[in-house]
Amino acid sequence: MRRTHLAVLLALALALALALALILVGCGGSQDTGSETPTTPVQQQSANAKANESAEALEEDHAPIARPSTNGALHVEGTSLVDEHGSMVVLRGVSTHGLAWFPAYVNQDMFEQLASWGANAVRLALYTEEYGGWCAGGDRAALRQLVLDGVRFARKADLYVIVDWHTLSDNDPTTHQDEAIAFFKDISSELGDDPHVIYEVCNEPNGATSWASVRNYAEAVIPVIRDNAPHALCLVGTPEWCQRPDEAAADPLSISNVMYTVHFYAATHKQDLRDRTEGAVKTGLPVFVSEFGICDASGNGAIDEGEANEWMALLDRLGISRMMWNLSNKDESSAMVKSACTKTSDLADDDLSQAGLWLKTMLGGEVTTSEAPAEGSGAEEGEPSPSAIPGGQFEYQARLINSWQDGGKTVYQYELSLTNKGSDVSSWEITVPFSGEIEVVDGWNGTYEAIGHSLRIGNAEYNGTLAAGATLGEIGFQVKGSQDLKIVP
Ligand code: IDC
Repeated sequence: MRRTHLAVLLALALALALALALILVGCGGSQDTGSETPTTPVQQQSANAKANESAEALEEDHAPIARPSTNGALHVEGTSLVDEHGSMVVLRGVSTHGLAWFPAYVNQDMFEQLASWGANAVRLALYTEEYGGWCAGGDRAALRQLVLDGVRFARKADLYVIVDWHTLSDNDPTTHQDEAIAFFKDISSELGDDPHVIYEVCNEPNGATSWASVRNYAEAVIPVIRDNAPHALCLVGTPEWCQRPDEAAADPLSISNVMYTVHFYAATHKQDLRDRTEGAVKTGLPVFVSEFGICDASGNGAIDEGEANEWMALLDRLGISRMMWNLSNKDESSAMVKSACTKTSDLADDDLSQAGLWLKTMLGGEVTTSEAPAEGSGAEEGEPSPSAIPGGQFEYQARLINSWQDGGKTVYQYELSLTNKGSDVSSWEITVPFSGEIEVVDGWNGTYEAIGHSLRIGNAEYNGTLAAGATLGEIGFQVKGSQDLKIVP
């Protein structure tokens, strides 16, 4: 009897101790998280990202950058550039200066560095009529080799590459049509259907050149390229130094896989050309900005970052690719390298001109320079923003890519990518919490609504379908708020 009693008492004591222990563990657990929400993998990731602000962490936080090795050959669908999987692609990068004048920048290390900043394309500018150009007594063997080397360096750096027949003072591309045909025939037969090569059949038709003349020229040159490279994307210039996409839109080529170029220099070409560009896209013209500057049209003069930012916002909204002029240290404000710097690779931020620093930031690279940041570029640009999983299924990475002052407030431009952690969906919605009141200025590839401190982002008509595990990039928006506005975890 006694033994049984003792056993019962012992069992009761044990059960009590166990219950107490369980309660304590339970309390401890909820004290750890501070709430009833369990720690999610992305909260953990966010904590890690904060602890590790290395270049690698930055790279991870950037929306996926389309590259030849992952995105393959590009083609045109509607007004968009898409990859071999059917996803929209935007190319960002820089154009060389004239290959004959600044050949040293065409090297493997330089191209790798551009890729590390976030560039996914380079343009090789082969002048035709200017001094040392292909049709002006230039050293053709050396120029040809430079083009082929540039293509090879780009391939190794995982960059798309544009072979640009840089007509300019020859006004009408038909001036050197025979040379153009011979050149493209040779280069395309050398390169074949290489998916990372893009052909720009003429730079800037100008003077009295009509669209009809450019159109005839393109109809003669593109088929020669396509004989060797049937899938190659081709770019065609538009009249008035590539400012008349409207003329091309009124009578586009009947050849497929063609994009039409718009060129702007931000301190010269402003809202009028933006409106014309948007108008042409709205009427169905696929546009590619194969050259732009953030200074004036001479390639020199004052830089206008405000207008440059307006341009980037438009290009982001329309998903238009863009290549900045130019990769050189020429003593002009469009050159990305300071004229005092003679290095042609491994450029430090202090080696970059104002245009160079702006470019690096636009590409998503982190700028650390001993000089004060250029006007209009917020000190925190390039820093990763915290991530979160609202609703649990969609993990997002948001990155501040630009900011500027506007009427006593600050406009912040973000780029966001979204990963579906759950099963396939046909629509999605996330809520991004900010530290203060926000107002939506602009947004693309999604629908946007500001509710107090939060931004609700939903899918656009065309990107609601997201397979399990898939990541969607190129979601971009601008919000206006206080000077220290941030995304909060
Ligand atoms: C400019 C260069 C300059 C060079 C000149 C040659 O910046 O150093 O001396 O060409 O004519 C363009 C042209 C591009 C121009 C650039 C700036 O495509 O070749 O480069 N620009 O003027 N179109 C609009 C501006």
